[in-house]
Amino acid sequence: MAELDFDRRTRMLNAMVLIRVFEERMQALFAENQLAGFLHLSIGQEATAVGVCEALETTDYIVTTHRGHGHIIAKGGNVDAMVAELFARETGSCRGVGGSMHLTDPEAGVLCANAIVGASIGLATGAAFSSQFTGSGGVAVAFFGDGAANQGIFHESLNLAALWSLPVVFICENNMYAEMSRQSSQSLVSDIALRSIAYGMPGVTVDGNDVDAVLAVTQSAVSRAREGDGPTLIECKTYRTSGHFEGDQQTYKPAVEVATWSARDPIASFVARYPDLDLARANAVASRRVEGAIEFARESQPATTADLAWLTYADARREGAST
Ligand SMILES: Cc1ncc(C[n+]2csc(CCOP(=O)(O)OP(=O)(O)O)c2C)c(N)n1
Ligand SMILES: [Mg+2]
Repeated sequence: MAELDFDRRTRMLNAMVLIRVFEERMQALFAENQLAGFLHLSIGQEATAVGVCEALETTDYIVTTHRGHGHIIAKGGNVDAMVAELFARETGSCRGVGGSMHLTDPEAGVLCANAIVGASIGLATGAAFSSQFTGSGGVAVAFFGDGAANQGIFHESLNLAALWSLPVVFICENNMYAEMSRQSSQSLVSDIALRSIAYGMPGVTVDGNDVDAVLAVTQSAVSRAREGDGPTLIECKTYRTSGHFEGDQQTYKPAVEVATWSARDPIASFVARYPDLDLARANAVASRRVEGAIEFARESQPATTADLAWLTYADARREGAST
């Protein structure tokens, strides 16, 4: 694995720290009952989000899940619009009516987040088909979990993507749990990447807490997709140190498992590997960014249900609109 230059490492550290600071701050605001809707945090999984998105161009697409804050921030999503959405303000990315599980940012190549487990796999495959059909050159990435890999749409999408050589990269974040159920209670195959053989595409399992390793395997998969050689299944083994949702007491997690993975924290590991990185500065910059976004959200108007019809149905008209 080639060593990354200082600027790139700094950018990757800043992105991981921004995700961590964003989520810890939203966690606190949620506990104070200041946010609307539900929160699924990805604390501990930041290296996967950043390693994957560092291999992408702005014009490439991602489709994410109910646990998508990290992916969107890593892809360059607008943090003001994200926080405003969580506060249910009309400046939010879905005008405040979508919430955490429906964030979107087309300018940054974020097609959508999605609460239907497995849906991101089909949507990204469709985006890759569109890219191939129009010749746009874009690559689509589907983020999904170990639980989603047991949904039927996983099979259908991977089969078709391989058959049609679609420019898509399937990123399975194997964080060992689907809600409160261990992965081993759902499948006898512990390495999900092995399933790639059944579809005729390459599959690779990587340490999802090692941002360098995630970047390297994603770069190969993205090049392959861009050159017209088809999809890759990448399984990132990782761990969410937060609960499935906020309020989850996490009694199903053995203490030794939590301790083992906490010792493998992706940010601390990265800084330990490259001591020239400035973690304090990254934290200060991220805090300023997130506090600025919170201020922006608080100063914005609350979302209104008056817009629901035209935001939902293509043939609905906005009140007062001329067309
Ligand atoms: C089709 C569908 N079935 C069930 C649910 C309820 N549900 C929400 S998250 C989740 C677990 C998903 O696990 P995984 O795919 O491993 O993702 P993770 O939460 O670990 O990131 C389930 C079952 C859902 N949202 N959609
Ligand atoms: Mg999971």
